[in-house]
Amino acid sequence: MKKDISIIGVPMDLGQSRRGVDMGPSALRYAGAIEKLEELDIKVHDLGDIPINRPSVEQAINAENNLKNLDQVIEANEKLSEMVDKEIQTGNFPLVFGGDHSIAIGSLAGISKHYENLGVIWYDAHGDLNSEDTSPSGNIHGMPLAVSLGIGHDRLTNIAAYTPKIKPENIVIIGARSLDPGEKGLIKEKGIKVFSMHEIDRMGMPAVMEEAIKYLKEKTDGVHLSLDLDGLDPSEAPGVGTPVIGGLSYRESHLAMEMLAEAECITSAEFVEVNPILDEKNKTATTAVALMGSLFGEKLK
Ligand code: B3U
Ligand code: MN
Ligand code: MN
Repeated sequence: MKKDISIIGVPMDLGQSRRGVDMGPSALRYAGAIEKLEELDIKVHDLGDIPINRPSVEQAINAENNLKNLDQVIEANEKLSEMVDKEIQTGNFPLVFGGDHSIAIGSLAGISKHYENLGVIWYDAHGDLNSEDTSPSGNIHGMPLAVSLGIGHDRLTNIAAYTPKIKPENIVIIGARSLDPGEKGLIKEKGIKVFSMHEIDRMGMPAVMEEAIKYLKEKTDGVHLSLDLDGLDPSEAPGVGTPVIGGLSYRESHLAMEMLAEAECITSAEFVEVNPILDEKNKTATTAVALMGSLFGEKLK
C-alpha cells in the first residue's frame, strides 16, 4: 500500500430506523483503526467526522413518503462526495467510516467521477437495491446500490450532479442472504453478479474471491470495497442494525480481505453499519479493524 489513507467519518443513522450506528466512526477509532494502519507503515490523515443535521420535530412528524429523512441523507451525502472527491484529487486513498449504508451514495458519487469503469464489491447480507417503490421499510440504507445505478428518487441519483455512478456489470455482491422481491427482479434484469451464501457454501471463499477479482480486473480501472458488517454472521458481528443469521465467518472475511490485498485491486473502501449500542464490548468494530489490517496488507508484511 503506497498511498496515504484519508479517513472520513460519517456519523449518520438517518438512513435506517435504529439509533446507534451514528457512533460507528467513534467505535472504529476506539477499536484502534488508525493505530492498525500506522502499524502497517501507512501514513494516515484522519479528517474527522462530517457534521450531520438531524431532522426537526416537524419534519419528522410530517414525513410521509417512503424515503425517511431524505433531505438530511442528501445533505450528508453531498458533503461526503465532495470530501472524497478532494482526497482522490490529492492522491490519497479514501477510507470512509459509517454510519449506515446510505453513505455509499456519497462515497460512490465522489469516487466514480475519477474512473471510466469503477468496480464495486458489495460485501453485505442485503442487496441494497431497493427504491422508494420497492422498499419494505422506507430506509434509504436499503437503496444505495440502486441509487448508484441511477434507479430511485432523482434527488438521490443526482447527488454530485451526474448519474449513473456505476454500471451493473461492474458490481459483485458477496454474502447476500436477504433479498426483497424487487431486488431479485433488478439483479435478474441487470445481470448483476451475486455470490450469495449458497454459492459461497458450494464453491468456498477462495474460489469465490478468485472469480470476483478476475471478473472485476478484466473490465474495471478501480474497485471500491463497500463492506457492511452485517455481511458477517451475527455471532461474529452482533453490533449491526439488521442482523441476518447464516452469514460469513471471521475467517472467510479475513481470507477475502487478504486476497484483495494480494490482488492490489482496491482503490477506495468504506466500513459501515457498526452499531456500538447493539454490540458486545465493541466486538464488531474490533472485527472491522482486524479486517482493515488484512485489506491493507498485514499478511504481506
Ligand atoms: N432490504 C430491507 C432490509 C435492509 C436493507 N439493508 C439493511 N436492511 N441493512 C430494506 O429495508 O430495504
Ligand atoms: Mn448494506
Ligand atoms: Mn446489510
